[in-house]
Amino acid sequence: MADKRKMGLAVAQMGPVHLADTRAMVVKRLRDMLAEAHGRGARMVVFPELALTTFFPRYWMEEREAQARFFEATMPNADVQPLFDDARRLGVGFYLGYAELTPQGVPYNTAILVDETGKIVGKYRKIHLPGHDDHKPDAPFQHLEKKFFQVGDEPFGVWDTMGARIGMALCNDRRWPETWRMMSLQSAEIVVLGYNTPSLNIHWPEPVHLRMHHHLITLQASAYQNCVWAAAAAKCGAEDGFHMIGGSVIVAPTGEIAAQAVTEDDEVLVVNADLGLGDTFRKNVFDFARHRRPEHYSLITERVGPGAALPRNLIE
Ligand code: CDV
Repeated sequence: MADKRKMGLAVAQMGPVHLADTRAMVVKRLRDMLAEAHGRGARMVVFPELALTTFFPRYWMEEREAQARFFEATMPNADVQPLFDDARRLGVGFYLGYAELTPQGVPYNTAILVDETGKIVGKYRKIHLPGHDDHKPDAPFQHLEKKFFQVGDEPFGVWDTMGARIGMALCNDRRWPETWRMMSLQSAEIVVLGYNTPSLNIHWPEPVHLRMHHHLITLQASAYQNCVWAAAAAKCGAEDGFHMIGGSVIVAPTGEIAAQAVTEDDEVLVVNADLGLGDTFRKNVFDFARHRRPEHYSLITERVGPGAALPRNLIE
């Protein structure tokens, strides 16, 4: 019988944040959801990527303008402090994505982990930045993450906090197997992430239903293959007419969906997650120490893009 260590794990999906919405309006919504999650037994709440503003990489503008309008130079700051105060008062931690401008002026797409005392205990800066850095005037909207953000300066990490070992990722990271393996090799029990996924693919005519399919298949497969709980929070619906998918989920280490959002609005999911559930897999089919063969995986870190076949000694 697997060890049962229960943790109230919540995802707080957000409906749209429009250009005209202020940080104060957004933080009020986050506080309402934190309180609801607390009332439903959550110990930790996962908020979306770039949760404090609209998904601004869709708009062409100079970096200076983007930084002045959409980035946070300090965290917490006066707008966000009430959320930190609530966390401490209620004893509920959270993950929050926001655009970070460091004191040196370096822009990152960042997520923080705040514990139940309201203290920042972890920070992650997005590694897989999708999109482009040039202006695409013929596209229905831009995806300028490569223009507005630098690639994260630290590898994927995990933090022991709120009774669990928690790893962080952001949006596009979820599509890459390396993201999850980096954290499961550090014995992560939960991987949390926020996302903004436009329904329309501006690079090729992708059927819209595939956006949700790829989102869910990635989370379910990755949770299973890495023996972790996965908690993913969308910002979704139409932001000033630009639609993004919902489908926020909490996935068990079995690969099963334990809870899924049914709206494209602010919506709280809570699961009483058994952190011991992954142990069965960790001790058997995915006992990494017994079964992994890193001596045959060296190409994964040696090569970035696909190249020539490896020389073979065995001939059929
Ligand atoms: N914010 C993101 O990283 N969005 C990407 C889109 C562009 C595909 C995602 O992977 O969902």
